[in-house]
Amino acid sequence: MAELITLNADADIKDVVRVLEQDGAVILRDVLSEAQVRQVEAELSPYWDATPPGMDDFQGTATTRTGALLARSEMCRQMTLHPAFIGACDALLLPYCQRYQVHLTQAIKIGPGETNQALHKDKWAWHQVMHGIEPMLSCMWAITDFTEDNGATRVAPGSMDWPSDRRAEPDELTCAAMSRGSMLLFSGSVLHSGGANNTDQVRIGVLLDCALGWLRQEENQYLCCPPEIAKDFDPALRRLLGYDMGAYTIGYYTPPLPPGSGLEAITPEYAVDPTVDTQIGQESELLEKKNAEVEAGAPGYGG
Ligand SMILES: O=C(O)CCC(=O)C(=O)O
Ligand SMILES: [Fe+2]
Repeated sequence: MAELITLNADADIKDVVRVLEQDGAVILRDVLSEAQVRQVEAELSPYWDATPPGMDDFQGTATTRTGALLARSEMCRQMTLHPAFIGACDALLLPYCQRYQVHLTQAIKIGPGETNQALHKDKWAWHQVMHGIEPMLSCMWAITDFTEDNGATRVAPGSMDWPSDRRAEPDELTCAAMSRGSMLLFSGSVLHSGGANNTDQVRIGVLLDCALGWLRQEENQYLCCPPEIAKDFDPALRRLLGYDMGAYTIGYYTPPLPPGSGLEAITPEYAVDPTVDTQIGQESELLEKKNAEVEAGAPGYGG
């Protein structure tokens, strides 16, 4: 029978990454305090209570999905920078990019009567071309307890390299049963889905995902958190949500100013902090990474 490994909240990041690489998913137990979970509920419940259910079976017709969580919740802003999530993103994503970025923020409330979501890999959002590469990492935070009965995320541990038409046998599937305040880290390549809710209570999770800095974000962070909102965030968070270069030349902009401003091809960080007007090419770290990649070459491909 398939099983997910649960580690303590203060587990060594090396152990977290080792389990993630082996199973594609790992639970960290009781990461948030009760007060922190209540803060998430207080900040977001007005929004999720007012969110209509999904329109199709994949979204879930008894399920609500509420976004723009970084604009709406201080606690979600802090959760996005949690060291276990950042440490796991560094280990899993930096082999494939110079920088990674926020990809999706979504509170998922699975209501009574919801059926199993179809098993899928989240990386399929970018078509079926992401073979041999890990494009994203997700973190599902349990805001209620997650149980087999109330719709805990279903996972097929170790399914990262399965071909896309390979189905999971019943004994290859398990679910992320975890207490309120715990987190499930899972890779964009692992087969998983929301579960059926056979109880009379809702199951609430907050999903915070990061993806490679050269990919299109699933939830457009520039529109959810425009500069007038993002400018007040922790600098590390606003860089992570996209106000930063994604690679040596990826993501620059030219402010639409009159002639003579002197600002051309600068980092998007300028939009939230005008003291940073770095032009592309000035950030030597990104140029060094790019040169190292060119030097090493892409395995198996020419050009
Ligand atoms: O709600 C869940 O547990 C997972 C949902 C999911 O995997 C998705 O919507 O992509
Ligand atoms: Fe998913």
